[in-house]
Amino acid sequence: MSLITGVCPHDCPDTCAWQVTTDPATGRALRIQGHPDHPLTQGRLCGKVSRYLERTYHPDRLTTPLKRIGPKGAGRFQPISWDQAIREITERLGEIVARFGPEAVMPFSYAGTMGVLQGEGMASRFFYRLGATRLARTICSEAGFEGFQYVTGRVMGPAPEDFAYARLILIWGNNTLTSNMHLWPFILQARKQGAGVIVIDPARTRTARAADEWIPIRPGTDGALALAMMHVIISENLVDHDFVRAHTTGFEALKARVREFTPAWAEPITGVPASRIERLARQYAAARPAAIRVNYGLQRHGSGGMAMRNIATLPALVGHWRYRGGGVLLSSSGAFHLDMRVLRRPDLLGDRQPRTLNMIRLGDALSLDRKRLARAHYAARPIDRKPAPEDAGPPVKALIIYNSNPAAVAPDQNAVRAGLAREDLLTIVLEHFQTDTADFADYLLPATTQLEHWDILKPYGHLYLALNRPAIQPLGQSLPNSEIFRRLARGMGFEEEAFNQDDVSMLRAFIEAQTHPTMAGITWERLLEQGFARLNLPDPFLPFAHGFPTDDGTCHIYSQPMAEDGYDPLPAWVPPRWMIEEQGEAKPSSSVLSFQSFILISPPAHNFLNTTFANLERFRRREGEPLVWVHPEDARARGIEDGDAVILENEQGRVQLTARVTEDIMPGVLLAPTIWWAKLSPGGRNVNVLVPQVETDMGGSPIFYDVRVRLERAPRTAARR
Ligand SMILES: Nc1nc2c(c(=O)[nH]1)N[C@H]1C(S)=C(S)[C@@H](COP(=O)(O)OP(=O)(O)OC[C@H]3O[C@@H](n4cnc5c(=O)[nH]c(N)nc54)[C@H](O)[C@@H]3O)O[C@H]1N2
Ligand SMILES: Nc1nc2c(c(=O)[nH]1)N[C@H]1C(S)=C(S)[C@@H](COP(=O)(O)OP(=O)(O)OC[C@H]3O[C@@H](n4cnc5c(=O)[nH]c(N)nc54)[C@H](O)[C@@H]3O)O[C@H]1N2
Ligand code: SF4
Ligand SMILES: [Mo]
Repeated sequence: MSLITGVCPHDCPDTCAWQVTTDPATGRALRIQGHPDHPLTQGRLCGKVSRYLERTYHPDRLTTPLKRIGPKGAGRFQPISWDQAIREITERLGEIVARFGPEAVMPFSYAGTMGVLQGEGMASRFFYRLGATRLARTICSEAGFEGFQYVTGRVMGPAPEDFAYARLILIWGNNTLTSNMHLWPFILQARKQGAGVIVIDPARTRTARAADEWIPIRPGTDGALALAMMHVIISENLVDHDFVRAHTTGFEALKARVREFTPAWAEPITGVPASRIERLARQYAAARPAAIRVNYGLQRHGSGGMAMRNIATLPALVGHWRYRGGGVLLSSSGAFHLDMRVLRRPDLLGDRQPRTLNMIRLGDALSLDRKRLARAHYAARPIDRKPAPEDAGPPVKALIIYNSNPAAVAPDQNAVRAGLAREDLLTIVLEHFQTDTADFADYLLPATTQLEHWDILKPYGHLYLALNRPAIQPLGQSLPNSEIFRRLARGMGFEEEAFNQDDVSMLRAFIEAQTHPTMAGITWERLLEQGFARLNLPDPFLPFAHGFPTDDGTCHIYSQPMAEDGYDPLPAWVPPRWMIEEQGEAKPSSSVLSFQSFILISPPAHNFLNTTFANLERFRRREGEPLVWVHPEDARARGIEDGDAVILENEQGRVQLTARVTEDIMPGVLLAPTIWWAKLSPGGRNVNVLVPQVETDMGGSPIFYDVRVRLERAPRTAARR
């Protein structure tokens, strides 16, 4: 037997290292386990990836190139050879480029694999060389990332291991036990030392149940809670004045600003009692130190960027960045200073400037209406302007999709499907399985899984870079994304050396090209030998103890760049979209909302990873069926009982779900764990039919958890199961 070291490719902060046992006689992988020596993985994989072999060897895996035979969307295909597939695709791409220009070709990808190579490695080279439309990859994190970065200069925080040293932990909009489980052991260590663990979330998640306290908060109102905490910290003089003086800009202005943001002001907005806000602020300031775990859950709102910005300001006021385990962890990605140019080769674009379309408006991007196409252009900040319809550029005529399943994950599912159904659109999908998106492909190309290809993973939840070695041969005729793009490049007649470089050479050259001190000592040989390596950073890693990587080295409580980009330069209250719609204006009401309509949030289901795993019987069984959590008061008022089929509806569309009546969700809020495959859901649609194509305040991200819907019971006779 041999033991091969690799790393989980999924979009998850834990980026676990693994070991695969293979039988050299048969070439089969027999067993997968968490790497025992990896400080975060600690020998344990999650319940999904511990079944990765089952997914890889699943009978539904795509193993041969396929060509569409039925109508668009019907998902009927016939097998063809790779040579024929590449020839036909590149011929058609060539015609499209000749007639409409290279911008008529659009890539669409996200983080099905987070690998630097099978993600945007060879793919970028191909699209740069072609001069294709560029894609703004905004679907997950841009709003919060921007909001955080304005304050600190780079998005990083305490190492997850250092949460063990915190004396208070706020888990703020993160279901740690579901989406970041390898952080939990360190939280338990802190707890053993007496640290309290508080979860701030509209839902009593499994994490909230495991914590000391659950503070329910209305979706999208975290920015108001943070402002009221600042009010208490400043008015009760709980400030670390030395830290503030030495390392921040704008404190005096903040002092004036937050005078009005009292806990009593925040109570009706957030639903958190004023007395609890006061106590929270005092607990927070008194802890030496407190760690805040925020994640992307609280920035999927119209005001998500500003909310994150407000939270990111908190630790500087109380000086927690000084201490091991203190500060806010959103993402560790800013600790990595990786130069991607040698891998992605932006030089192949030359001085061409193709347009950038925002992936969250795929429905608009695929529309033949020029007004909608113009709206799909990426405009991240208030000062960015979308073009006039006549300047929107050519219609999208070819779409190349890899590492993503937009027909299930993107906002405005009906618009996405209408676009994908266009007969004149050439759609190429690289996939493991015949997803909702794959059903619309003209050519469906079989891709390898992480067991079958090389890669390097840069995590966003810790500091260990990792190498993935293939454990087995590619299944059937499947190929790595890198090789598929290499072949497409050759088919297009691209002759640059960049398209001849093999995978191992690409990765090795990438590692060897890194010059930043944090990469010192991380060599290709070391990765081959050990599988993973910690960034060359001191331990403990105190990212902002002695200053901030902003232009002037301070924490920007007042941010001049924000002013220039069209934002309020100070922490501010920006209501979520649902509240603005509900109230007609941004004024906080003193009474609880009428709840004529509900706020829908749809965070990750425990047993899926986005839509990955959601097609496999085992994980669907574990998850049950597409559910929506409804508070008992709301259910009673509508005659809904636990297990009833219910309809959620808004101007975007409608979807049928099964009600789970529970006090684990706040009144007025609905929670639908997701992302279910649309074709495996009632009516062939999932909750993303309800999500509009609307950008957040910063970064052009989607508003998945800021959706207004109506709720009613489905007619019982037909729908009750
Ligand atoms: N098992 C599993 N793990 C995953 C994923 C998955 O699909 N399944 N997805 C991966 C990906 S792509 C990502 S980006 C991360 C996502 O990671 P997170 O965004 O941290 O996702 P969750 O852990 O579900 O946490 C979201 C939590 O935020 C809460 N929430 C929603 N709106 C608000 C709000 O306005 N305020 C507050 N305070 N809380 C709010 C939800 O109820 C939920 O409990 O997880 C990754 N890990
Ligand atoms: N309602 C709602 N919608 C959401 C979210 C939510 O919380 N609620 N979360 C959003 C978030 S945070 C994210 S990140 C997005 C995620 O959206 P996506 O990144 O599209 O995630 P997945 O649905 O997991 O799709 C990834 C696909 O890539 C494929 N894949 C994996 N590895 C490879 C490979 O090596 N090669 C190829 N060719 N394919 C591969 C998988 O089979 C899978 O079908 O969804 C967003 N959509
Ligand atoms: S999905 Fe996350 S927790 Fe599961 S194995 Fe991968 S990195 Fe680890
Ligand atoms: Mo994500």
